[in-house]
Amino acid sequence: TPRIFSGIQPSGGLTLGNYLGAIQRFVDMQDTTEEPPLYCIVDQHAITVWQDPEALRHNTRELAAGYMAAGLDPARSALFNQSRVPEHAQMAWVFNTVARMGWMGRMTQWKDKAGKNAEAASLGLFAYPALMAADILTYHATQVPVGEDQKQHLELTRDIAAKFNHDYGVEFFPMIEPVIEGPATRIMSLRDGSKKMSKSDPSDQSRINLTDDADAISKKFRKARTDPEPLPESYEGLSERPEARNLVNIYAALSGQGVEAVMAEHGGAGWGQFKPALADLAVEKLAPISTEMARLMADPAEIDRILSQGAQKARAIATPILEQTYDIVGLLRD
Ligand code: AQP
Repeated sequence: TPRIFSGIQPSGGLTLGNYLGAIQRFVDMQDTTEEPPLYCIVDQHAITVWQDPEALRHNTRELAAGYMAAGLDPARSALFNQSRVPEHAQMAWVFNTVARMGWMGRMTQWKDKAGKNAEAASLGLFAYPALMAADILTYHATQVPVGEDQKQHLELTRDIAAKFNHDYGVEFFPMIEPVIEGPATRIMSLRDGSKKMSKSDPSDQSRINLTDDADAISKKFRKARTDPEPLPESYEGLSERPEARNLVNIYAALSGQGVEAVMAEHGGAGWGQFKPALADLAVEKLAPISTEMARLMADPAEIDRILSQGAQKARAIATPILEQTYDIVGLLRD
């Protein structure tokens, strides 16, 4: 039976990229499977790079509020933070023994984040994909909605599952399916069309935060880097224009229209017309979410209660799968 798992790191505030590439997709998918989906706040992934403890607590709760404000119903899913379900870390240790150093070293996220000084990066950052495989496989999840940047990690998850099954001669872990669809699988920075929009980009101008007010959203889109040409008549005409294409993709994802429909409506428009239209649309879609997030954040105890309940639901699935894994590997347990 299909089961959905996905997660987001509380490594900063949510961006429009996280919303369109991940959360909105989670909401769309929440009624597509019989099994309740698992939506996780991956706090143990976040600490692979330094996080201020107080900020981490705040960002974890704010991310929970973001999920719910965008329409995730904690009654129909398991919404929880990773560290509340110790099975993730326990399974990750087993996978650390399955995954090979060479596989990890080839991950582009590792290379990007470790940068030139890999010697100084944390061991956790290197092992990140093994924990991610554990997040997914500890539930025997099959469907994993993510943005384009996570594709390589999901392929590694398949490699880990296949090697485990092969080494122990079992058909235990399923082959997962990445779900990377729609116009928003890779939203780019507003300052640089070759970089993805990211929570941890030092420039706040590079991204739209879900907590930005109408004024900030309008200003950021107005100042977004573009070329001077007006929009072409068809989407194909954007193939060599990454910044312009990015803004069209954002418009399409926010409006729920296909990219060709956006071009039919706005083809030929100059930036003086298209940018304000985009800003208005973004404000219309995001303002209710940020208002609801602020309302939910006023009661952190309630958020903690929801996360704790979500973790109980998740553990009910994870515990027996971890126990079977231990049995397969030969680890004695009670
Ligand atoms: N720019 C993006 N466009 C589309 N999808 C995106 N995602 C992230 N950025 C974009 C998707 O959001 C989910 C959660 O991502 P994450 O928080 O686990 O880590 P990330 O991909 O590393 O995101 P950030 O925002 O760039 O965080 P930092 O700066 O901490 O690394 C994933 O499904 C991701 O694909």
